[in-house]
Amino acid sequence: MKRRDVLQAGVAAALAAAAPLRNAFAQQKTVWKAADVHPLGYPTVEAVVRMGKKIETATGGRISLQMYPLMQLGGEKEMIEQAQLGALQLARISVGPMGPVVDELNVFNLPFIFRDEGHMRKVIDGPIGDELLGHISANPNTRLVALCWMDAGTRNVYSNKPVRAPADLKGMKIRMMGNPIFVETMNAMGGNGVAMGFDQLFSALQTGVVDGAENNPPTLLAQNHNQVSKVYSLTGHLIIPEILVFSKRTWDTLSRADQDLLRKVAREAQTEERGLWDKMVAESTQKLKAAGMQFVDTDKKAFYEATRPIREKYGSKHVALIKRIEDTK
Ligand code: GTR
Repeated sequence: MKRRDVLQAGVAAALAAAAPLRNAFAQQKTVWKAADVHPLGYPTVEAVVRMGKKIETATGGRISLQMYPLMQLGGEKEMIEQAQLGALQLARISVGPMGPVVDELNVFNLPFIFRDEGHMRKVIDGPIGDELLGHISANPNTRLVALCWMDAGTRNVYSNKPVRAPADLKGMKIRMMGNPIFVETMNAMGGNGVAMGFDQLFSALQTGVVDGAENNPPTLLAQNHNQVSKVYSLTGHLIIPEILVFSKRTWDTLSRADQDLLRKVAREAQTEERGLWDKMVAESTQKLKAAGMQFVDTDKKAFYEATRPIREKYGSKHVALIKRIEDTK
């Protein structure tokens, strides 16, 4: 063999030997699935998309994130189940459906537990917020790692008639999130609470299976519920933050460095979502009004008093935690 042939043969052999290696590298590229019930551009979705870009950059493309918005992977119940199985890595869910699993979380699900959104922000940003995320991760039944909080504003009742006081809700079926605490809250407010998945709500409103629902302005607009409900009554009965959870099953396969990276960018996403949230609330309020939605003031004190039994019933187990929340200034 000539020297050139020898060299060529050597190169070819080296390339052949490297092929499986290259394949191995290719296989190491990981795509995490993330899901949300809201569309692209919604603050929680956007914050997670941006977080994914940071992860991709920090890992040199080794890990990237694919977002499945708008209930493509089902409602929150389905998202939680998929994350528990490791079929989905990141799920952005409300505290609402997690209350029945991690009891302390139900404190956040109590009507009028927070004085206002600023109070809720102080609580989730401080030691109580950290502790509750820790409880979610430590509870073996969740099979989830809780990474951060996100803002979801204040929930108000919407329907086709003004609701100013508890008597106005008489006989009205109002959709609530799947957690007994919410159904009882609506019943105490004077209506008939109906537990239902978010994914069934639009058609339930359209067909009259329910007379109304309750949520924040960005959700109302993003889900087109203003097409079927024309009056937004500012009851302000619930201020419930959201949580970003990660599949524990996938988490356990990650290096310590990747876990740390994930925690860091998730914390940044908490702050980032808040800015996007405030902007979106202002924008959607304006758009809802422009589209003809009627905003109605209510007798908040009457709703506060009417829901006292719910705070007593569900809060009695968590007196110390509630005191700490009240003391958060
Ligand atoms: C929205 C929240 C969703 C979902 C929904 C609901 O505000 O962003 O995660 O919980 O409410 O009412 O089910």
